[in-house]
Amino acid sequence: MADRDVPFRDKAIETASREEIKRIQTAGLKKQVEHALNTPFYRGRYKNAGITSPAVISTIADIRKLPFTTKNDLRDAYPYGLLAVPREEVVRLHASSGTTGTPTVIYLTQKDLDMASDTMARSLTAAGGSRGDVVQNMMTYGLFTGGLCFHYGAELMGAMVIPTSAGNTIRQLKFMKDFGTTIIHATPSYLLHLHAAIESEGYDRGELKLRKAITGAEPHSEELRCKIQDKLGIEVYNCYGMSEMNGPGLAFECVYRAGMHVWEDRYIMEIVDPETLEPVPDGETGELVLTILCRDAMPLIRYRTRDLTRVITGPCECGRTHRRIARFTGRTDDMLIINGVNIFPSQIEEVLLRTKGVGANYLIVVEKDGVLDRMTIKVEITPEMFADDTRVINALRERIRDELTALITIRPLVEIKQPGSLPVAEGKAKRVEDLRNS
Ligand code: DLL
Repeated sequence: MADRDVPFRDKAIETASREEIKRIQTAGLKKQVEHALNTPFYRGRYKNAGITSPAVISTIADIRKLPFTTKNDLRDAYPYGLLAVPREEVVRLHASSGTTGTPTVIYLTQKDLDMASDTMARSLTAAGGSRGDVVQNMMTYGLFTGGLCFHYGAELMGAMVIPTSAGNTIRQLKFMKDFGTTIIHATPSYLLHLHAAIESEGYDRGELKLRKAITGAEPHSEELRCKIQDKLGIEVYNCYGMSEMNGPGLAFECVYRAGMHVWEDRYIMEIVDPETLEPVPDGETGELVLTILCRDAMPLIRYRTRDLTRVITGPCECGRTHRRIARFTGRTDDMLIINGVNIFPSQIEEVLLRTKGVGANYLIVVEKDGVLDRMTIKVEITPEMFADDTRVINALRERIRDELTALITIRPLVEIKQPGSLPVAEGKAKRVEDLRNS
């Protein structure tokens, strides 16, 4: 394996010495701290912490003097509290789920978008993509970064991009065959679904030019990767990102597929104990904390991702010096990822609590439906509502479904339950039953 061709987009920076990377990070961090002071949010936050200038940073270790930023901070700063440039300079907005109805929003200038695309192009190149590839993007276009942010990066790399977006599997297959798609981008669960459809629609694998899949946006195991690779006869690459950090591609697997390189000239990573918030030694699992160095419109410093991972120690055979992280083992909060869509139980609760006729207890059940995920919300209704006509109860069920769909973008099943029929927890209420791995 060691002598395989290793493709680079920017070899000098991707193989820079650790000293050089630290130097870039220290200079970048100082600049970001200074820039962050232009935002109402960080001005307030840093003032409280006694930080009035970037002079507080002289080495990269000084990052620990800075307070963390959380998803709740983004909600409190909604809509423009984290804007560090004049509004007119912002050319794009993306968003993902907040913990409640307020989404987590990021804004980007043209320069920020160019950087995001370059980072994505670098990642795709590291995975062996190149000019001439036909890349079919099966992730949702819209506020979700898996659509547009991936798309622009693939175009910048020089690929021909087919923006089929998510769903419509029959059409996905037709385009794959007719246009000779070589790389696809989809969630792991959708890749399995696609494979099942290739078989059920009677496609001959030899008719497809597919050679690689890029996958991410939701947790998946090494076993699942191997299964998809075997079934589809392709290489599958893990890709990590989040809207807050410019979307997919901030960490990516190279052709050795042995953990994801974090692009450390553009992001500072820390892995901390989620309880004490102190750094853990390399190789130990903790919460990933990220600082983005390549964004003007919206600085984010020491952002708690809530994702649990560890640094993979030792050099990678590809020669890149940017450290790798392992597959994620979970999150430190209760966010659920259902078919790639992030959902917080608190968002669901918010809808239920404001709906007249809904009772005291509810339960969110997540299970596998074939290869995809299925979510059912079991809702107790009030005794008065329960005594009512079935038409009224059916209308209530549909209203809850519509409201939830509007907020979380996927349409869950809703089961109406008799008052008192759901189990009552003795301690902390158990609102989620995730049966996907059982
Ligand atoms: O999921 C961005 C993305 C798009 C990544 C396409 C990869 C591919 P968000 O919707 O903001 O952004 O969700 C971010 O998804 O904090 C993780 O919990 C989870 N996640 C993303 N990639 C992976 C991965 C996009 N490869 C949240 N493995 C993150 C496990 C992942 N979890």
